[in-house]
Amino acid sequence: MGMTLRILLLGCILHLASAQLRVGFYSSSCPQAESIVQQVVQKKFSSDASITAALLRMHFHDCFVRGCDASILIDSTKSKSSEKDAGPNLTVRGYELIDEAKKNLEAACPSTVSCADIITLATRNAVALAGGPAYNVSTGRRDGQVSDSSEVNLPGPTLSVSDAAQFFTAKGLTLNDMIVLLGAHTVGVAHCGFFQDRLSNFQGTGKPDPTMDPTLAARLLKSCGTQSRPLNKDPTAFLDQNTSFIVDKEFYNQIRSKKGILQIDQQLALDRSSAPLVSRLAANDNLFRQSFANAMIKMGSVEVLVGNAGEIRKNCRVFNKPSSRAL
Ligand code: HEM
Ligand SMILES: *[C@@H]1O[C@H](CO)[C@@H](O)[C@H](O)[C@H]1NC(C)=O
Ligand SMILES: *[C@@H]1O[C@H](CO)[C@@H](O)[C@H](O)[C@H]1NC(C)=O
Ligand SMILES: CC(=O)N[C@H]1CO[C@H](CO)[C@@H](O)[C@@H]1O
Repeated sequence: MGMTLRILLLGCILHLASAQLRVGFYSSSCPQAESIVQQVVQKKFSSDASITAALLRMHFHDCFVRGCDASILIDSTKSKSSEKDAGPNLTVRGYELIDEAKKNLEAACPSTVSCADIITLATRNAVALAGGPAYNVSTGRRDGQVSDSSEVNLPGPTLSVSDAAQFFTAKGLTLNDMIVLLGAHTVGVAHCGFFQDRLSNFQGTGKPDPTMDPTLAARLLKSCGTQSRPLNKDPTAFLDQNTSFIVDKEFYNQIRSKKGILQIDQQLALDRSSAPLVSRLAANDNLFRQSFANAMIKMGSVEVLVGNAGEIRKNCRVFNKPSSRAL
């Protein structure tokens, strides 16, 4: 086959495939799909509201490595270290909730609903339960057949706004999308190890980071101390010190008051490229809700597998077939 023809064909396939991600994808193949996920999330949320943060972060990490294809859910094997075991994934939580939703979905509609869609739907539901916007998400994602810890390359909390933005533009998202998506730090926690450098000896100055409220820095220093600990023994701090379990625009007010926990969060309020949108989001609840929903929908469409690509896993933690088959 000629190269041009092959590219043309590939283009057609990709085009057809993208037409298949749509709201209500399971409405005839598994009409209960969205309500089954909703029930599992609701039950979990009623005993543990931190599930919203866990799912938001899981969704982000999944979508930024190989697209939203549930590659983050794969368990490592003796011979192969999967995404889950890569450094940035160490503290991702929520895997059991996805397992429960999958189990219930397999009972109702075997081999029909992808793990990638479960993450997307569950995150959407958890955001709404935590007071955030309710929005419709497209479904029809397929599950990937590759998960490799060495492919995990996620932005770190000490990057500048422009360096962090490059990770987003590489995925077809904009700087503004990043500013809005970082609003997810309106819920959840960070371990001291991710911001300890700001508390007492910032960049070797012997002083806290001057961009952090001194009272906050002193308080965090008390709970974190100066020693470093393994992640499972490291204390945490709420990313939004005011409304820590609510998906609202309060995060933006916090960073405007020098109360960002992560350096990147604080920089959002200070950098000339991001400060104007931060102050608009801080001031306008409708703008935040609409923008956050749109940005989540956009993030959930990054490099998705659709049509006949990938597979519908039966168990979200393992590929249906040996991954050597893929590629
Ligand atoms: C420049 C981009 C980003 C950076 C550098 C970043 C960094 C971090 C770090 C260091 C933590 C703390 C992890 C821990 O201590 O366990 C964290 C937590 C979190 N991140 Fe991000 N993040 C980014 C973007 C995002 C995006 C786009 C989302 C979702 C849309 C998100 C959602 C969350 C949530 C909800 C938590 C709290 C997790 C929990 O409580 O379990 N982050 N992030
Ligand atoms: C979601 O879609 C349903 C049916 O298509 C519609 O009735 C509802 O208003 C939509 N909700 C939102 C928040 O857009
Ligand atoms: C906390 O958030 C609420 C609701 O957004 C706001 O009214 C209040 O002023 C905030 N308080 C502080 C101390 O930031
Ligand atoms: C939740 C999860 O699977 N975490 C794993 C991350 O990686 C470490 C080792 O690198 C595992 O011990 C954790 O279980």
